[in-house]
This record gives sequence, structure tokens and C-alpha cells, in this order.
Amino acid sequence: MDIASRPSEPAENPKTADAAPPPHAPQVIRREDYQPPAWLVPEILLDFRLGLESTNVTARLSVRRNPDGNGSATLRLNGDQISPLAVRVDGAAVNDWRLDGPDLLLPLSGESHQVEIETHVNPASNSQLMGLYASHGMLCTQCEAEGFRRITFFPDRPDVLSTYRVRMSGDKTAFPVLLSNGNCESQGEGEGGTHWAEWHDPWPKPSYLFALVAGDLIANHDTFTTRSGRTVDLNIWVRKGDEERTQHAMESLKASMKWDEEAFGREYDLDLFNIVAVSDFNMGAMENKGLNVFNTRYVLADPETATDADYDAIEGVIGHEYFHNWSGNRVTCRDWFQLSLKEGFTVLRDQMFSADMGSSAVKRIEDVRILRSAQYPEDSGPLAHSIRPDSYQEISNFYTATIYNKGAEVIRMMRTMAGPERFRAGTDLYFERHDGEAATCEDFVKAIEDGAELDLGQFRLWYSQAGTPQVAVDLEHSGDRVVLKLAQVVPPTPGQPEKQPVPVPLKLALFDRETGQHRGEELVILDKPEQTFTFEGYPRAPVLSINRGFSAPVAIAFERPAQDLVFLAAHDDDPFARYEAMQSLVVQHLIAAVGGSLGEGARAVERDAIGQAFKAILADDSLDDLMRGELLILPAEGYLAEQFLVADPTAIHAEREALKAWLGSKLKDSFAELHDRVSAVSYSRDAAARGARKLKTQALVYLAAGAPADAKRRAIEQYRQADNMTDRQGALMVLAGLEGPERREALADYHGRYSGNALVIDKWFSLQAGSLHPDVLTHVQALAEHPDFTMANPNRVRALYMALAMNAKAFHAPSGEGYRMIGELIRQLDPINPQTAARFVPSLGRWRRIEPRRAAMMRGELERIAAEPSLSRDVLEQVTKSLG
Ligand code: 0A1
Ligand code: ZN
Repeated sequence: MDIASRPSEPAENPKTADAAPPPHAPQVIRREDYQPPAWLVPEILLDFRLGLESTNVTARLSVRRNPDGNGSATLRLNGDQISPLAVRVDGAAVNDWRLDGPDLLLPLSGESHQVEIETHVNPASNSQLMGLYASHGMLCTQCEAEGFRRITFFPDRPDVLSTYRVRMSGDKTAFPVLLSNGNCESQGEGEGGTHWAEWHDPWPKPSYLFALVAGDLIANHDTFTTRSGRTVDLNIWVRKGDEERTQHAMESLKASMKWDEEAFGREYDLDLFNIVAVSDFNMGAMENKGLNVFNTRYVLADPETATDADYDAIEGVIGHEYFHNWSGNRVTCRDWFQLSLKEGFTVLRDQMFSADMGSSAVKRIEDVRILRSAQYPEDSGPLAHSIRPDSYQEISNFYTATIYNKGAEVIRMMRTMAGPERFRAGTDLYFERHDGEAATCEDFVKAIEDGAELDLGQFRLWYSQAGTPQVAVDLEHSGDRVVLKLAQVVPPTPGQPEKQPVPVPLKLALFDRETGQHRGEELVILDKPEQTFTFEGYPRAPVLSINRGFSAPVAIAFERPAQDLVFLAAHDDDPFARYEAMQSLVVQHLIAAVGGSLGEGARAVERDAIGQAFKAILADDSLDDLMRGELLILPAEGYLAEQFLVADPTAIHAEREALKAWLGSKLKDSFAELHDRVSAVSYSRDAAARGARKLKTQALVYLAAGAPADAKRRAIEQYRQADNMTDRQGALMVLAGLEGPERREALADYHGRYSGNALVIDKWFSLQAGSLHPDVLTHVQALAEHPDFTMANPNRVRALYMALAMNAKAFHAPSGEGYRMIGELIRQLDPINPQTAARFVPSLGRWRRIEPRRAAMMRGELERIAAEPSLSRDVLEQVTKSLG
């Protein structure tokens, strides 16, 4: 042990200068405080001596003073729950460093130095799954956003770009496969049954893109030839036995690589692309350079165990991570406030990719549904933030639907305004200008502005203002003139009491109600609080179709007769607008029903209109089944709740179920006929067969509500006959909501059939926690005690508890038991995995928008969490903001 050696427990270190801030006074990081790094690290050499319970790391950093920095002679290296075992500068042990909280401060006299630091970590005890951790005998890393500092001391910020050389050694039997970023340059045998490998990544990258994997893995191997003729080796690494389920992921990867060349002119830039699937993972996947790490659920699929939705999600996430190679890796973020620079843009890219691979209409509808159910509530709640936030306490809390999905919508609006070609000129310019840099959202907007020749001055407000703009629409007709009056309000959000109007690009068409035709789509830009647009030459009052294709992420308020919506639902040539008309028709009805303003007569009339629209959709031969399925989906309870200032979740649930039952009973024969028709379609992955499967379960759901005896018989049959997971899960979902022995038998059969398959057992947990059964809360309680349940695996925790938090009826049970269970989960999970625990807080955080009796109970749970003595920064930030 040299003189600079230190014990490994930070608390015992006499050099701990300033204690970590007390847990209840978290530090707020502000965007305006950004300072360029004082020191750069052009190169880093990492040496890992791997062991599941003990891994030693030596990091050698070539550091150089940043000419654009503040000139400080002190090098600040971030750390988190590690301590330096040895510190050397230019080869000599030094002792003049000190700890500042978790960070290491090292005074340096010259312009450039070699700094060497040794650390030690225990991957097996890393239950947070950040940094280097063990999962089923393998070792892997997760460094975004601030996990690298849990491995070694480093300026762990995205604007410090380094080229990495990684050497790793370990037991050959435990870790036959040794992977890191870039290319493997050499490998060999070591002493005592060990081996080693050396990897080199030629592309400078920030520390959050570093990755290492070691384990007993097997690869599905393939190749891709780039447009310039280079051959790239592709590997998808999984645990033995899983390799048969990687083919769809491989096809998706090759399709992504080709698509990015064609759609954005982006070619892959290494000779090797590795993907590793790991079953313990906090998020979906991670875009580490040349070595993507994936949650198994976004890799493994076969018809027997994965639903059509799983297949689509795999294609989307494989695309997403691959596209990050340019939007995120080649051009990265200057700081974490710019997260949407890479995430919003990459989500847009993966949405466009999936749209091109399948039905663009259905994809657009699905994306809007996600935005409305996940992002709108965020934007109207206590955690609302703009897509480029001004401050944060814990960056992990900002991997949100706002940054990702609203971020994508904001960039999509630029594309809508510029048109596809000019937008592409803008993105080409962005990549050309900023390749190899850590850029800002402003850099992106400027590149689009210059490349697409678009004035985005006022548009920048979309980056700084939170809240979903509300657009009120009014249409007046006189003579042959149509006057469209639009007014916008951006609602106040925490910290932003006053807002300015934003440019809202609205695609619209005016339909003649007799011919069912319009004269072409127009794009109007609403950029003032109020604006009027006039259209001449309309002797008959037309039907307005507005926000076609969901051209702007706004909420439209437009009171109009049900028959106009029925007309659009049947005639609109924009598929999204058709879907939207159906949704509005149902939303208008349910709002009135829940609000108690609907007399029995009016209820019957409105239900009849909805029934007629459903009938027309069921009979419309011009629709494919995938699209028909979209049109038959009722608006989600969360989206309905959003329509009320203060919502009564029980009333919303009851009215929505009542409508479903009415439709199921009224259209019993049509749904039964539909179920028969689609049940005759045999399994394949083509669009027609997928459409048939989508409708099969939908028909069952309506029948279960309106004709339960017939539905039960059909569900049992569908379950028994199923030769694929989509049908089996659909049938089981319906059975799980019903009473009787069939429910128990089917659940037991399913569990027995798939007991070795973690991803399918996750579905088994979710189906029960998300079901319509009256005893869901008792079931969840029992499932939490089930031998297959564990708090150590985020997928399993989410499968049980996220399904509960999203099950409005159970979560909002009048007893408050649903709130109590989620509150208790957060308290129990926080010390194990704070990142995952914090993701459950927003469900309780919406208390202000819930009726007062329940609101008090939700608030009570938040207070109980806040009273815990040592909360993580993650949970503390979310809870304090939710109470504030
Ligand atoms: N950049 C990833 C998301 C991601 C973020 C944080 C993580 O840490 C647990 C993991 C993944 C993406 O957008 O896919
Ligand atoms: Zn991403």
C-alpha cells in the first residue's frame, strides 16, 4: 500500500473536508450557472480486474487545462460512494488531494498531467443498478446520467469528451465474454484461469456513454453493409437459451441502419455493433457507443411469448438506441439541461422509422395516445417542466415524457413548418456543424433555422415554457364566407405564472357536408393570443377538421354538434383526424355524463350517435383492421381525468365502463361476428393478421362488458386455442377481470406454462394488478408475497406496481388502500433502487386534480414518504415538488 492509499469507506477518510449536504437540503443545479470545464480529459485508460463482489479499477487520465475554462489549478473529479485507494500524478503518489463531499479535488501545477486513480467497487451489492453492477452472474454498467462516478473519479459531465482504452481481466469461466465500446484490439490468457481483453473506441465520448460487459453470453451474429460498402459485424448477446428469441431484434437493427442512411444520411461509424440484453435494468435501453445495453424486454421475442405490441416496442427501441449513434453520440449534449436535444430528436427519429416500417397512421395515433396519457398530466401537474428545464436536483428525474415525447413533438412541428426536404437540410447542417461536439438545444434550433430557412424566433418559447397550450376554436359561417377564430392560452405551471403565446402550426381542412370532400389541406400558424382566418367561397357551412395529423401538441377546445364528429369519424381522409373525431365524440359525452349534466334523454341520444359511429367503423370496408382497432378504442381514464379541473376517478371509471357495457350489449351481434371473423385468421406477422389479433381482443373486451356469459365462453376458447401471446394475453386479461373458477384456472395454467420465462411472468403480475376484478388490491397484496416477486428487479416491480398505479379503479379505491400500497412501495424501494422508486411518485403527486376526500389521502401518503429519515435525492425531489 503506497502512501496515498486510503481505506475504502469514505466515512473513515480523515480527508473528508466538507460533509455531504444534509439530505433535506438538496442542491439545486441551474442551467444559467453553466461553466465550461476547467480541465479536459482527451484520453483515458481504464483497467478493470473483474470480480462479482470485488472489482478493482485503475483509471489513468490524460488531463489538460481547458483554454476556455476558468483557469483553476484544481482538478475536480466527481465520485459517488467510492473512495480513492491510490492517487498518482505523473507517475508519483501524491497526498495533497482532498474530498469535497463525494468529489475528489486535486491541485495541479502544470498545463497537462497524467492522473492515476485506483478505486474498488462491489458490483454484487449495487442494487441501484447505476455504475458497475452484477446481474445473474454477469457484470454490466449503466453510466447515464451520472453512473460513471460510481466506478471511478472523473469529470462526469457530458461536455468532457475522451477517447477510451479499456483493459479488463477476469475469470475465464465466469466471464468468457469481455466487451466494451469500440473495437477489441487484443486479448489473451492470464494466470490462474483468467483472461483479458483490450478495447479501443476511436470516437471521443463523454463518460455517460462508457460501457463494459463481462459474462457467459452467446451472440446472434450477423453483418450489415453500409452504403459506402463497409461491412459491420453485428452481435446481439444474451444468456444461453435466449438466442432463438433475438431474430426480430436483429432484423430491426439492420432495418434501422439502412433507414438512417436513407432518411437522415447517417452511416454507422465502427466495424462492430454490439447489443447486450440484461434482465436487471432501470430503463428500456442505453445507447453506449458501439455497445448498447438493453433491458431484455426490448430484445427477446417469439410468437409464443411476445405480443404484437412487444414486437413493435422492440423495433422502436432498437431503432431509438441505434439512432442515438448520431443524435446523442456523435453530437452529444453540453449539459443535462440539453437532454431533449438528443432525446426529443431521437424519439422523433424512432417514430418516423416505425411509421415507415408499418402503418404510419396507426403509429401516429399511438404516439399521440402516449403523449396525452403520459405527458399531458405531467404538464398540468406539480412536476411540470419545459423541454429544456432551468433547474433540477436529480437529473434521473428528468427522463420524462416531456423531455422525450413533447421534445419530439416540438421538433416535429419544425418539420411540419419547413416541409420534409428543408427540414432535412436543417438536420444535415446540424450534424455537419456539430459533429464531435457537445451541443445545446439552441445549436439545434439555429441549425434548423439556417438549414431550413425558417424563422424560429418566437418558436424558441416551446423550449422554455412548460404547459400544454389550450387552443379555443370557433367557426362562423355567413354568406359564402367562413371565419375561423382561434385563441390560445399557455397555462401557468410551477415557477412560470405567466406565459407568452407560442406559434401553433395547425393543419386544417374544410369539408363540404354533402359531397364529403374538401379543397385541400392548409397550414395556419396561430402565433398570437387571438387570431382570425377567413375562407371564401363556401356557400354551405363546412365541417372543420383541425390539428390534422396532430400537427401541434396542444389541447383543442371546440364545442360542436355530435353529428359533425360523426361525419368526420366516417369521412375524414386524415386517419388521425378520424380517430380524433371518434375520441372527441366519446370525450364530450363522458364529460357531460360524469359532470351530471346529462339527462336520460340526452344520454340516450348521445349513446346512439356513438353506437352509430361504431357500427359504421365496424362495417367500413375501406379500413384495415389495425386502423379499425384504433377507431374502436375508448379514451383512457387518465386522459378523461385531464378534462376536469378536479376529477372524480370513480365517476369517470363508472361512466366509461357503462358506455363500454352499453356498446357491448347494443352491438353484441356485431362484436360476436367480428370475433368469429378474426378468429379464423391464422397467425402471421403481417399487418392483416396483426389487425385481426388486435380486434379479437377488443371484441372480447366489449363483449365482456356487455354480454359477459358469451365473453367468458369465447375468452376460455381463445385462451385454449391460442398459438401466440397476443391472443393468449388478450384472453387472460378478460378472464382476469371476471369472477369464477375459470379465472383461477387460466392464471394457474399460464403461470405453469411460462414459469421459467421472466418476461412472461411479468405479464402475469401486470394482468392481475391491472385487471377490472373487484378484489385487485387483495390480489396485489398476495402477489407481493409471491415467491416470484422481488424488489431487486425493476421489471418485476413495475409489472406489479405500475400496473396498479395505472389501474384507476383500484388505485383510487375509496378506502385509500391503493394510495397506501404505492406509498409503502416507494418507502420500501427507495433504499434499494431510488431511481425506480421515484418513478412512482407522480401517481400520488396528482392529488390537487383529484376530488378533495381522496386528495387528502394522496397528500397524506406523500407526507408520510417525506417524513422518512434518509430519503434519496431522487424521491425527495419528486415528493417535495409534489407537496409544494
Ligand atoms: N438514454 C437512454 C435512456 C436511459 C437513461 C438513463 C438510464 O439509466 C438508468 C438508462 C437509460 C435512452 O434514451 O434510451
Ligand atoms: Zn434516448
